[in-house]
Amino acid sequence: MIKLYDYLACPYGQKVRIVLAEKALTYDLVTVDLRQNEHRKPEFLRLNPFGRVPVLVDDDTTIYDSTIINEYLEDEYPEPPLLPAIGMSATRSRARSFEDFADTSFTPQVGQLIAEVSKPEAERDQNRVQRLHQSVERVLDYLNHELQGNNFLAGEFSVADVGFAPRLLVLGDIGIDVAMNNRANIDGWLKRMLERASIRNLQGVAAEAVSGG
Ligand SMILES: N[C@@H](CCC(=O)N[C@@H](CS)C(=O)NCC(=O)O)C(=O)O
Repeated sequence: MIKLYDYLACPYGQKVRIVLAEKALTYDLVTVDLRQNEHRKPEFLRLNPFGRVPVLVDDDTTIYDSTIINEYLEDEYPEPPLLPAIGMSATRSRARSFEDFADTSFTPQVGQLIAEVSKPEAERDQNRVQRLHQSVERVLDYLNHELQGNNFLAGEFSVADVGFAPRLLVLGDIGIDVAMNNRANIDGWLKRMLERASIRNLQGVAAEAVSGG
């Protein structure tokens, strides 16, 4: 039996939920309310000493960190695959690199931007807003370039695309139009991702400034 300890607005938890849905795995969702500091309680720290969601428990196995959880799910439940096949080492590492890039250089920045633009205008640091905005736009331009001639970032739909999906879905809420600046490749990529129920079901989850890192 799989149990997922998660907080709905957490983009890292959303990565795991996309993978669980793609692999048609059933699980019990245990909400850890970050706003109530439930992630700092001793019973949760016993699962993850770093006090972060998501955490996945599969029978006797407890795993934290979305990337490691998704690797575990890929190993234990390989169908349908969300990494290029063993032997396609270059494409596999490309998928992993993009997942890591999303986690470190996109998701936290979008979270920080959400936090900043959610402040009352008088308290907003406009320079910071501009800096974060530019950083997100640069990533989008880069992805648009990397998607040229490709349906997805690393061969078929994979953990690379999963990594970007959660925050890509909320950019519109903070006034970033992914299709602007002739980013037609991103526009097509997003539409292709939204054809999947695993991604579509995340739509409407409020953009909250949870990012961690
Ligand atoms: N690298 C981790 C990041 C997880 C993370 O930062 N989770 C945030 C919520 S989105 C969290 O639990 N933050 C609580 C804290 O850091 O105190 C992953 O990929 O799972």
